[in-house]
Amino acid sequence: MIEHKIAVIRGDGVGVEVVEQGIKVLRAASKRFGIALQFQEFPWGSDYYFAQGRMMPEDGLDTLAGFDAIYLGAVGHPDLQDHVTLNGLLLPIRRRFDQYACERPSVLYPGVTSPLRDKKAGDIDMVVIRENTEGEYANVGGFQYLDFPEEIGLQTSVFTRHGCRRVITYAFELARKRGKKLNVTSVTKSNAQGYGMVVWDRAFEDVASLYPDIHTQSLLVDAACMDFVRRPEEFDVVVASNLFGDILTDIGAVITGSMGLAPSGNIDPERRFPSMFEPVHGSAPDIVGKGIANPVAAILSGAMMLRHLGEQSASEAIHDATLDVLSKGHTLTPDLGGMSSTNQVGDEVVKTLNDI
Ligand code: GGG
Repeated sequence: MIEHKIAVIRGDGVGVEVVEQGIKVLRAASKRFGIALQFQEFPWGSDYYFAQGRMMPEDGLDTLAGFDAIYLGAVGHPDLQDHVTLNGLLLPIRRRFDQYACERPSVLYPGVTSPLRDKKAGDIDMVVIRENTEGEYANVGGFQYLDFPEEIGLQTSVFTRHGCRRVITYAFELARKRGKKLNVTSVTKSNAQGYGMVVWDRAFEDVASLYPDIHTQSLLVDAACMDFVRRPEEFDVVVASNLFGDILTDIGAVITGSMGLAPSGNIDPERRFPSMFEPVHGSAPDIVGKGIANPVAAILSGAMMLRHLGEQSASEAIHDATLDVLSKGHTLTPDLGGMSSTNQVGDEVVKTLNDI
């Protein structure tokens, strides 16, 4: 039996609470399917920062390199600036392990109500592939005249032809693998961002020419935001820059019912390094400690992790059990109109998984 070594970083806020449920479900799946999962917890995040002055130890990335996957909760604390928390933990992991394809499905599941009128289960079924290591998140820039009235902040986006091609190729391959609408949409703002995003557009045209079986369209991000709301059923695979992918997937989450339902995988497609799986939502300080955070996004992220690790049956079982709980509608957190706790939803998924 292969043992999968998983580094767990619960992080901040509700990340701690939802990962608890995710691990509970993963443990149940490991028992049910006879797979060996070894979890090692790392108490990194904002509390670690308050104690140590950094979000993770200096050799944190070297430590993570020895794992098969990373399972993360959320990052962000009201008493710390978000650029400190993100640049101290989440973004260095994505870059160091070249997790260049961030896969974020948006699916309207049975039993879940979309805020969009007339949309029913299955009408929305798309995956956004967010470029995850460069673009607007490249962390190139600096301050000058810090704290003076003349203060300057420079932020440079980085679009390399190689970086664009590889993530766009991932999107086309995924469209083929899904075999659904065979459609890839590219999202940029290359009318205004006339250098980097033009490199992206050219890469998209190049790669598209290698996939004559796939339909394509290119949208400016403002039009894409509009179309996610007015015609989401037409999207299949969407590929977007780091920042635009982040924004679009929040829209994708809310039109499919809740931020609490959206999972993600930060993938190194070449499998040289551990990939990282996390809910799309953040640390949600407004509901921390209330026991009402929706654990479904974290649980489905765990299912994505098992799929990536080659444990297809266990992954599908977690996915199916979770969807079953959603569709029955008895055990839902308040964001979905229910009255159940985070813990009760986790327990119900475990119970359903064991009954499958
Ligand atoms: N679970 C992921 C998380 O904590 N997200 C907070 C956030 O702001 N992330 C920024 C990003 O994904 O780029």
